[in-house]
Amino acid sequence: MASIAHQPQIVPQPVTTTKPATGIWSWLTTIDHKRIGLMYGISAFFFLLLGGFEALLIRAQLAQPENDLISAQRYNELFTMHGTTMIFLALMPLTSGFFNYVMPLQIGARDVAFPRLNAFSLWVFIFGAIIINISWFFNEAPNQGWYGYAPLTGTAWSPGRNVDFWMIGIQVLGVASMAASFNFVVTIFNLRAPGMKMMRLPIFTWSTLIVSIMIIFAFPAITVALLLLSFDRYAGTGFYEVAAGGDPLLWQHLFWVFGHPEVYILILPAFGIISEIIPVFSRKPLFGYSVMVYATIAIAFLGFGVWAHHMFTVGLGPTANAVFAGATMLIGIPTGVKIFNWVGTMFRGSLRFTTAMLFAVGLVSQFVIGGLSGVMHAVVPVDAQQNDTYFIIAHFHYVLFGGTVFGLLAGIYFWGPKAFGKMFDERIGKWHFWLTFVGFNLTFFPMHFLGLAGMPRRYFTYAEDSGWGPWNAVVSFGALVLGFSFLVFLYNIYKMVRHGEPAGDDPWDAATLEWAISSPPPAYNFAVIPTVTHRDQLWWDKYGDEHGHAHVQNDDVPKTAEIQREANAAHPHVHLPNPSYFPLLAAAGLGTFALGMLFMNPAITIGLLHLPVLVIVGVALLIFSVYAWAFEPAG
Ligand code: HEM
Ligand SMILES: [Cu+2]
Repeated sequence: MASIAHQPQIVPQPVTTTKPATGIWSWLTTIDHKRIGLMYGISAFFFLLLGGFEALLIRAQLAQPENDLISAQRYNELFTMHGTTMIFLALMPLTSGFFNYVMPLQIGARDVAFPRLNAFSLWVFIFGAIIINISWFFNEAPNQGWYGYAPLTGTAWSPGRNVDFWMIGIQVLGVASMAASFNFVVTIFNLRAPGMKMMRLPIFTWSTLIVSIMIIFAFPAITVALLLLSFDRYAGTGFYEVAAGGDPLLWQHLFWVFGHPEVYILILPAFGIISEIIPVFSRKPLFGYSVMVYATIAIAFLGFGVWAHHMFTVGLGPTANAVFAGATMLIGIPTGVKIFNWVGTMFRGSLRFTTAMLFAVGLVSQFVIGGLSGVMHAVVPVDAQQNDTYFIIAHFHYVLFGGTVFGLLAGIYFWGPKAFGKMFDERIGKWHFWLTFVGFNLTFFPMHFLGLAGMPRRYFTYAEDSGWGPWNAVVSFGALVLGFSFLVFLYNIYKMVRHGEPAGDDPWDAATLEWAISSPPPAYNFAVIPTVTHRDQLWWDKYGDEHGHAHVQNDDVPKTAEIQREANAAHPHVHLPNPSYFPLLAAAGLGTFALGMLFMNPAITIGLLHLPVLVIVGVALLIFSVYAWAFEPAG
């Protein structure tokens, strides 16, 4: 046997990584931010469709008065799951998909700071989503509304596991969001390419940074709220029980300290996406870039000081109401600045209405409607009329669908060609947009009238003589059109993937670094880490100014795209960290532990201690995989 001296040294072989690995195992063990981004996006899109289907069932029940298509109990489950799914399983992870895929490319990095932690956050999200949705199979879907007010969530009023599936599922999702947010913040501060100063960061990357910081500050509030609820439900404490000296309003304060920043966590990424798209299709840099950055920071900051506007009708008193009313109106200012700057960017621009641009401009127009009704809610006596009516439902769908979903769809049409290397069919894209635009307004605008006419939210039916029948029929028809628009979109995705025209590196003649590399990008992103000298670097490279106007060719400056192309042609040896399955295993451990809190038997009982087997297995798997992960050679 050869002696130790002759043991061949195991030297990590530089990886020739042009062609990413294939096969399901390569996806289960990937730590590549692009693949993780795609998996976030695809799974979240599935939940967007599921949430949309739940909404269609709601609208089928409400299409006519005194309908008995769906029982009251099932209806409670549908709107709770619809709201929870749309917010936590669709819009947030879709945003994470964009953060993951686009941000590292925009800052000129090869990946995020902690690739395995990134994979862990994805799998924890998947397990959280499974835990919430398997409740349907046990006929115990959450039924307490997406913000789960106490004391309804206590065991006295909700003795079944409906609330537990929601409570534990959201806790698990919180772990995924926190892990991802720390990763993005560290990445943006530490992995920027040389010369990528903070005020040269693309605005979408700024949104990623600010939203990640908001998540880090907001999620602990709901984590604590849910923890106290778990004690009330499992250990019989009374944090939210008046009889036990607790206070149900404690839940409302804790929930909305998280909940209102949450709505900005949902909308700011969409604002970031359209702030990338509008300049490219106006051929002008973003109007007031720095002011846009400061406005985003102002919204994020003020967003933590308005939570009690959700509680104007619980009796906090005139002083508190006045303060929160004022703070809420204040937030309208930085939001207005953004709308002004988007219009300023388009003003005298040479506009090109691609599908991405249509959805971006669609967002601006629809969000203004949602914003205006938001300012109306800030007036306490007006809110007393509108709270818990369909006016509120109209308001937040204009901001969350007209805002966030329009923005995310714009982002898919804009960066889809980069990720898949193929172009969408623009003609079908325009059909998709107009069906969405018409369907959306048919669905949600009449809800303002229904709300002002007194129709309450969360009621599974209404009386014939209420007079709400005709508008509800229009709303439900609109929801059908909206549903159909998603089918058109699905067809366009299929057509792009199967028959799309090759996209090339820079199909939109854009300004930021992700367009300097191939579509899809190589596993290592940049063959050479780019050097940044200007904001909108590629416009500077191509046109010698940052205005994207094709008037002069700047030949003496090495162009980022060319440098990448030449380096790629030389088949660079770029060292990348190894794939790993420990993040997946660790997430499975956490998921199994969480399931153990729902399925308490079989269990091992030691004295008073009742230890569910799933809890033991989950904790053991979690500890083992985190240990192995810590000592696994990164590559
Ligand atoms: C796809 C089209 C959609 C339709 C037709 C729709 C329809 C509805 C309706 C009718 C309700 C009120 C149920 C009631 O109170 O009786 C509702 C509630 C809700 N929707 Fe949507 N929605 C859609 C998309 C979205 C999106 C994209 C979001 C994004 C976050 C969302 C979030 C919510 C929330 C949070 C609630 C409140 C649930 C609760 O009361 O607990 N919806 N939706
Ligand atoms: Cu709010």
